[in-house]
Amino acid sequence: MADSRPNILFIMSDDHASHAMSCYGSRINRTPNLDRIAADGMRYDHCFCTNSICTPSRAAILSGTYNHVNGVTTLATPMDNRLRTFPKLLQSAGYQTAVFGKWHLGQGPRHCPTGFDDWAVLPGQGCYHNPAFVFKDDAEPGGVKRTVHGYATDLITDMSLDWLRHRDADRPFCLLCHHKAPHRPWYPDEKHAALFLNEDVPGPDTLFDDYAHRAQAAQAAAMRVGVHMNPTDVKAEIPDGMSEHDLRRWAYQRYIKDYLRVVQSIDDNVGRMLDALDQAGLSENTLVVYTSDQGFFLGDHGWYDKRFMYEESLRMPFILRYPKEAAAGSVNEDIVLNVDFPALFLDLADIPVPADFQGRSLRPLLRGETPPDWRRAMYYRYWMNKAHHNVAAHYGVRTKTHKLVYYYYDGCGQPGADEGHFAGRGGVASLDGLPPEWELFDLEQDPAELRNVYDEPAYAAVREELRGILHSLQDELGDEPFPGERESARPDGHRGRMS
Ligand SMILES: [Ca+2]
Repeated sequence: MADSRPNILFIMSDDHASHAMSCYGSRINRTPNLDRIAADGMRYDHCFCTNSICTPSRAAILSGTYNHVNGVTTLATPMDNRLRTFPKLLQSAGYQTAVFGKWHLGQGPRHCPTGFDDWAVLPGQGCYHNPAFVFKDDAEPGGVKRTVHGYATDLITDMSLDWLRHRDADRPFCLLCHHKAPHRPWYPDEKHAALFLNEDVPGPDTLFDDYAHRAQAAQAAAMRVGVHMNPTDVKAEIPDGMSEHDLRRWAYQRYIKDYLRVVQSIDDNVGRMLDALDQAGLSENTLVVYTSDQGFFLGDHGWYDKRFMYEESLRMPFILRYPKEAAAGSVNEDIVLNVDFPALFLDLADIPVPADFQGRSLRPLLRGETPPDWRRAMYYRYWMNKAHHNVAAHYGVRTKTHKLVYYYYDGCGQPGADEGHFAGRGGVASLDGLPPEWELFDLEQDPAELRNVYDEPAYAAVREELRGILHSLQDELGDEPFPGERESARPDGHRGRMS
């Protein structure tokens, strides 16, 4: 008898911000095929990553744990592939499993994909054009590298579709289709190269942010569009003699168009996947997920890149289609996290979620039934102090209405942290020796996060409440606070551990 457990198609891109998807109200592009998933299923408006860079977010998704637990805190901490992950649990329970595309959790026998019947992954970040892939090979434990002719987004889709065609139709599958796009350096394919050619893409309201009323960390970040970009980012020589303002305006058009062009190829290829499911009669019994490992600044705050706990970077697009349980066109407002994804997949496959997974199954949310004890706050930590774009290490919490962030300017001995040296154009302030700083944002009054109200007397109660939430989440999740933070002085002069 055929196994009727649902199939799982997990499509994840790299650095695709939700504000570059029309189902999330993008002002700058249209994504008709991604919109099909949202229209036929559920859109999540408060999905967040727990650490906004590639390798850590991917490890959190596979293992269902925060980075202080799975050890993948930075880009220099490849994932130990003996870790228990959801594909392994699905595979042992009879699922056919595969991953194609970006892996970025390390290479070689100790870090290559495990728990998959088949895989082919890009080494490191991979290339857009004629990329090398490392293919699963029974004779070579770390796989075998081979260059493939074509465009990465098309090739990853081709491999995924080919695997689907050759699967055993009597058993359910879990297929991870991981696009490299739209990660920097944004090389479009020929088909989309001329998009937006003779038009200007509207810039965000905060393109010319001056970083006033924020922690030093914002002013010091070396990720400003224009002055902190290289010729590859803009596919041209950086013009001399332009003011920083004019350079930002020019560079924004250059990079955002390429970003949107590579997004358009993802959208086309997601369309191919959805059509293939329809043609094979699989759409009814397949959970389709589209997400990205984290968000991205699309000129917001004058920046590109991610890492910060600010909204554009923290937020993940997360849309799913599962006609059996999620109503078409539904929207969920609960706080959901990357560590929740594996619990949902196991739940749908009727596999018990291991007790040490730190996320929670979203399945009741699919049906519109949010449990009364669903989380009201999430915990975030970025560890890679200084290493890239001079971004400071920080942790914090976000509720539906507020966000509290603590910049502690210290690598805490994490691999890859504190090794930064920014030598580009446009100097930035050093993070060395800065005392820790707090930021508090009122997201209802100030959704763009332009005014830090941490020291404002009117917010004293909120501030103390959020510090309490921060500490209880750290205790619950088993993370160590930065030394001295809990004892640090409050603005009203009181000292002492928060309850
Ligand atoms: Ca990424």
